Amino acid sequence: MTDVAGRTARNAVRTGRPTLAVVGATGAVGSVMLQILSQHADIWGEIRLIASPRSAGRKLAVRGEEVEVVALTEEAFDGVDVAMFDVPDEVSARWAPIAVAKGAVVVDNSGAFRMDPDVPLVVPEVNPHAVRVRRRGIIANPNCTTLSMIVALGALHAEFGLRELVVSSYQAVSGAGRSGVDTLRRQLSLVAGTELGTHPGDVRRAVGDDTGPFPEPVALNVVPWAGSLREDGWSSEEMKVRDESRKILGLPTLPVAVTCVRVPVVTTHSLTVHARFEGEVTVDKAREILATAPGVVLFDDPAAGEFPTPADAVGTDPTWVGRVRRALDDPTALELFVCGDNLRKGAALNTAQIAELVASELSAP
Ligand code: 2RA
Repeated sequence: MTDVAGRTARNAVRTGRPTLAVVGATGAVGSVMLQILSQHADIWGEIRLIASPRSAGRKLAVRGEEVEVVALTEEAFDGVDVAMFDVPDEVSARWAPIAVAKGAVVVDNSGAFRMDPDVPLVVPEVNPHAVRVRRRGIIANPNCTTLSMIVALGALHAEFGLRELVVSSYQAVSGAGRSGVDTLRRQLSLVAGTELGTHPGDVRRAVGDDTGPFPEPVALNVVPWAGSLREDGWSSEEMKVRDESRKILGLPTLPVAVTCVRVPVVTTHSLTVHARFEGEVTVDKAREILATAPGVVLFDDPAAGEFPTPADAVGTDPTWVGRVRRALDDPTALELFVCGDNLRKGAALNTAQIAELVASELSAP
């Protein structure tokens, strides 16, 4: 397949199996990406690891081999068919078009292109067809908070027709990268075994002024903030969940209300979801949909103490759904609790799945 820019498949045609570049290979998501590439069916020819010049020369394991990391330069994209980017927005904004100009299809996990009308925002279980309409040669991967719920919501929307969403997130610290994890672990070591958490400010005094990427202490606490300030008190993270859900589901005017909260969990985002649909819904039908939807595990038996939690969902691929109830005051609405590993489906796995869709086009006769 050739994209609108006419730049797609020329490298794969030359070399047989497509060449993959992982840009940002040494980061938190990059490490999970290398695990996933080692676990999935091996469809790639060369896998080239690319990172900032200060990481060049490091060796990382992928597919059971040590691969040397090369510095991010134009030449690093020579012969690359698909380039997966997990780097800050400004790095993607600069380098993704360069990779495209060198003949690669870019799958980008930054926020640089997600809302660009010429860039599809893809979740393979929900809108796989969108991958083919990539006028800039770039495909965007959604934010991890959106991804942690959207596979389950996409399945329910396909049957019931979504009309409104009200969600709250409970976001793990690894969403803020390695520094988020380091901050939580450091703070936990300072409060463990104490009686802290009983007086105003006692946790803050114990952990000190350096709260890492978070505005408040995260150990023994919850912080109703993620991202940066946007208009009228909304956070950038809340706007991402709203805008991205609308784009992925093809519902540009869907009413969406979001509150994003950081919690002292290392990895796996959770969300409570109030979803209103076109007509009356039943829990039985919702459970049937969720139990059979690809990429979803229904784990919902409160009488037996069964519902998903991050401690059990972490390190797994699916979206876990529990606490499925019909809204008490609205027969058209459902209440759900959802968990998804923010580094796997929330980042590396979805990116890899998109790259695999592109690779299947490149290999098609
Ligand atoms: C977070 N969703 O959890 C963000 C990362 N992309 O901070």
